Amino acid sequence: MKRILTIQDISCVGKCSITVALPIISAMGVETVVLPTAVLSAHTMFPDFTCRSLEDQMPPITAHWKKENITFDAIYTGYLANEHQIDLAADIFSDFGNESTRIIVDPVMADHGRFYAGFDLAFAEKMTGLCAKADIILPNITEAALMTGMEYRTSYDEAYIQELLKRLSDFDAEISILTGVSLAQGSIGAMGYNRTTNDFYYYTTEKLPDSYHGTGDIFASTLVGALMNGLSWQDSIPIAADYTAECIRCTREEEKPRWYGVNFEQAIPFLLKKLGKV
Ligand code: PXL
Repeated sequence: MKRILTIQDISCVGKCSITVALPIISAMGVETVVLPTAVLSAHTMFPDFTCRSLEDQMPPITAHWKKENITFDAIYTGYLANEHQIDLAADIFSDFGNESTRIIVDPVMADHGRFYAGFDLAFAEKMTGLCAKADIILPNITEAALMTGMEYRTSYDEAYIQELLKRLSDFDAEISILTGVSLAQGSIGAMGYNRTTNDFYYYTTEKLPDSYHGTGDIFASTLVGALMNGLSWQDSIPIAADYTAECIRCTREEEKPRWYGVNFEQAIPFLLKKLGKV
């Protein structure tokens, strides 16, 4: 059985980061070791959230794993609470990575044209250094614009998206995947770019009118799970995109506000069918 490590926060309420990565990747048949970067009462879209950074615990925890000879088939980073945690994640890549370890970096810091609470351009700049150490990076358009210095646009064409991907690939990751790309009304998806072969790959699914918090983490977690099931990055994108859309479909009847996240739990049977597991 494959084993991955995910490095991101625990937001106790408001399904995102570890509270979606652990159940989704585990359900896909992959052992999911977690390294919590911070504990928050709820994610940062909630007013008055509490946050305790756990960075003092990260080195002793990983030192213990090293002593126990724990190894990982992939390391997947999400929300890192500050610049120091980016350095700690980079250290973990060097300590636990080898030629066969897939490194996936989701540079979580912004969406809809704005930084999340607590992040700024210095953090974005520092994150480009972590992206350089990854095999696959998964920014949304806002994060890509902030990291590359390109203008953030809500209305764009294919040339803009491809330029963003090419600039992202200058950070050095083999594969850059831009999420939340919509080139036609009614559809949304992800476009990936392989810097070695110069190939683009675009997959779309139905664009539902509602947008929910945490869907980027669901997409990234599912992509990691699919890769660990032996799928190529191109074959992993449709699974991640279709599952994310299905999670939104399962949530639309609910009355709760969109920052509470999606009913990903109810869509797990759909995911396992897609993967051919049931
Ligand atoms: O879903 C991204 C995310 C993860 N973790 C925390 C967040 C956010 C986005 O707002 O606040 C704590």
